[in-house]
Amino acid sequence: MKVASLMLVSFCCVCLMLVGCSTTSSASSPENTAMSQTVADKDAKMAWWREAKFGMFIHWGIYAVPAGEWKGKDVRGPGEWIQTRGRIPGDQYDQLAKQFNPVDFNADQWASIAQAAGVKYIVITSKHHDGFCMFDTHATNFNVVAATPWHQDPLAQLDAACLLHGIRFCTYYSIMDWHTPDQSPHRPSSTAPEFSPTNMVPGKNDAYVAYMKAQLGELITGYHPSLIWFDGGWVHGWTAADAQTIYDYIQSCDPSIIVNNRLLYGVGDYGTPEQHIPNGGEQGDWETCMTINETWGYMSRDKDFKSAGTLITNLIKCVSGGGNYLLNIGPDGLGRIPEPEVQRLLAIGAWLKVNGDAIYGTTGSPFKSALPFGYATQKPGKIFLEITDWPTDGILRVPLSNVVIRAYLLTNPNSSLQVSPLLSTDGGGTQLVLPANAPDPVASVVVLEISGDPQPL
Ligand code: H79
Repeated sequence: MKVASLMLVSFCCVCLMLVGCSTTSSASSPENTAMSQTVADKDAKMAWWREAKFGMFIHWGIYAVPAGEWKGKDVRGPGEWIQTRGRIPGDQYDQLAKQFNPVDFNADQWASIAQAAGVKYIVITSKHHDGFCMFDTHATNFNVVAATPWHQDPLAQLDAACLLHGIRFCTYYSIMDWHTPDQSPHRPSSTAPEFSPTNMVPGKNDAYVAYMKAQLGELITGYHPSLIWFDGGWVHGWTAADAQTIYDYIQSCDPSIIVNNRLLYGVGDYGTPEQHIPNGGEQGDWETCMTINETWGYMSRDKDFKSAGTLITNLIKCVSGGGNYLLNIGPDGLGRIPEPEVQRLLAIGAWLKVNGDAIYGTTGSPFKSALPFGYATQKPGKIFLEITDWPTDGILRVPLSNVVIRAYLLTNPNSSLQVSPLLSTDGGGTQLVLPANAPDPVASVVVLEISGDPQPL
């Protein structure tokens, strides 16, 4: 409850800070934008995100209706790519909107599941590459309210539900757009077009940037996202000036909004490795986005779900490398989060309920290289060891030269573990005596209380 009320307070601050989106072209150049954001500004803007560590990506659109199949045939690739991979002409694809009637959608249930999973933010598709808008936009009729028999606005409902559940609402927006007249398909065809990578229609950059601004303005003022996650910037003809114009526009609307780095050209606030976790992390702020099975958008045949253990370990690996983990789910055409996804989210949440102190609000591992027994994270005065390979001899050797004030299992904070410094002839460092059995089958956390900064060997 305390967290929820704190979040409410900070959301209200965000509202007060809204200065309205400037509709005129931004006067700031890339250089003065960079100068106007000091390190302190950036730290303040990124603070909630750096603490959050775990987010939920949601890919949901009319591609959930065909669910990876077109005219009785499996289409290769992820579900949300079906229009281009299936070579589906626009007039046929557009008909899917008429079949999108997700009567089982329940924003409060989605937000409850997210909360139970322990995520601190959600990022949901407002518009994917297909150009279909999952919010109430006046810039096109190709949207969920106008073009479907459902006539509801799921983003508005989720935004409200997230507020109640103390979760930050954020949104995804694709620059590549297979529906806009301002971009042309890679291989145009009335019967079998290939869309990606699209080309900006010569002379249409300004029109498309205006379209994006109109929609981003609607999203910012109507849904107050904490972060905007761009994608698909590999459109031929998308320029550095376009990227900077959009970034500046967002800052003019609300300078607290975080923007990922996929406007491209070095514009944006953090890096976005996709489907992989960089060993030892990356420089600066970063977030790995990853699917829970193989697809982003719902695909009925994809049953290749990662185990809860793999997902928990992935989260730890990201956080230990100083990054965030953005785990995707793909709800189906009726608005249901597939049961295997719910089970896994709840398992991660159960682990975080016990071990969250080792994740939220931490920074990356203080150690110079990978640890043989697992991973590490830290807070001032504390090192957390996430042990994925429990030592069979009951002895944990930690390459740390600090005096350890106290060591304990996060599951049993009142009982101290035996700690002894190792002789330099044994390689130095610290040795802990652990119980025979790991408290958690996936990852068990040992906390080391230390004085001063960590001194890794
Ligand atoms: O939304 C999910 C995916 O649909 C989207 N990003 C995640 C979050 C995504 N779209 N594409 N990709 C991921 C990877 C594909 C990159 C490439 Fe290409 C597109 C490789 C080949 C086609 C552009 C054109 C880059 C190289 C050639």
